[in-house]
Amino acid sequence: MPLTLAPMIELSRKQDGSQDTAAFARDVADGLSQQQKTLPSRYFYDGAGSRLFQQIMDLPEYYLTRSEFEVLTNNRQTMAEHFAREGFFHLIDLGAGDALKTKILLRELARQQSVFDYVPVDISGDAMLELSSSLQEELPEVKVEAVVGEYFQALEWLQEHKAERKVVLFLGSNIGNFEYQESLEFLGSVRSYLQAGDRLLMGVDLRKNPDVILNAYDDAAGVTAAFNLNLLHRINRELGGDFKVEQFCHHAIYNPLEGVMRSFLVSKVEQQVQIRETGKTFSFEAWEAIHTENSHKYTLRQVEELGSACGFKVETVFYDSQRGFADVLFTVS
Ligand code: AVI
Repeated sequence: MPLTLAPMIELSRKQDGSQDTAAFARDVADGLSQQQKTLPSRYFYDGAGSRLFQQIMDLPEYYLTRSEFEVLTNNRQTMAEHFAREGFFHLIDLGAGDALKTKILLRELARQQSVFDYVPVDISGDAMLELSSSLQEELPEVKVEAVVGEYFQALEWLQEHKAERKVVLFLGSNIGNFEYQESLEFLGSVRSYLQAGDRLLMGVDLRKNPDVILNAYDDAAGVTAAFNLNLLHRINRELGGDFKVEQFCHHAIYNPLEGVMRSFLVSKVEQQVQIRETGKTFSFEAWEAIHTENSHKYTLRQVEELGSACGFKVETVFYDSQRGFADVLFTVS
């Protein structure tokens, strides 16, 4: 029997892909014109990139997903009780993807017969369709209203529902991919749409042995390398670039002073690359790098300070057994 799904809200408001392509071309041209070349990590996630990220989450070296799974599994009952304490709420899941981890909480909330609806937000319309239909099969009692859009566009949804009670999920250490200033602005905006009694559950990767962190972003099977290099394939596919991808390599370094994992694509030779949609040619010297991603690792004090700078106070910290990953439950202060 075909499933009838609630209509999804499209927040990107595009008629076709042309606006997206123009923005992508502009960001690529800007980044590659800098003296220190850079490309934004949010462009990792096309179809191929999202599939590679799924593989990363299964890698033995990539501990983050397993650690958070453990945190949510072991604390699901307490978390669900906190969420539902004041009655009906919207559960807004920023960057939901396949929501494998969130389903731990959804099952528990359904078991406790909590009164809520679920609002997964993700840039991928396909992912939101799949998630809506899988939830309709697995948890038909949960009302789902999927939103297709970027994090910042999800804020529009929050604004429209300002008066209603909300619990925002920001799992997976996604906050770590923001620059510090961006994370302040983003959490500050989320906070501005919340009211007393609302909550934020945020997943953060904590400081730990630098070798463990480095291996997670430079795995033996080369999946993270393929994920990083896919950005160049994507530019070739979508922007008419002529990157010779085999002439670039993935390089990852961790700075334990700053707690920042940085990823790069390094040109192995001197070369020029034309990208049709930018109308430009970019020159690379041999061993010149493009910075593609930061993944921040935090001390608990930093997380508390980040929250408090944005108007949140810590209610409870849920750790994994190794104390290497935490889901931090904030209330508005
Ligand atoms: C999505 N994000 C939290 C991942 C991370 O760990 O920074 C992206 C990633 N990059 C390389 N491996 C995984």
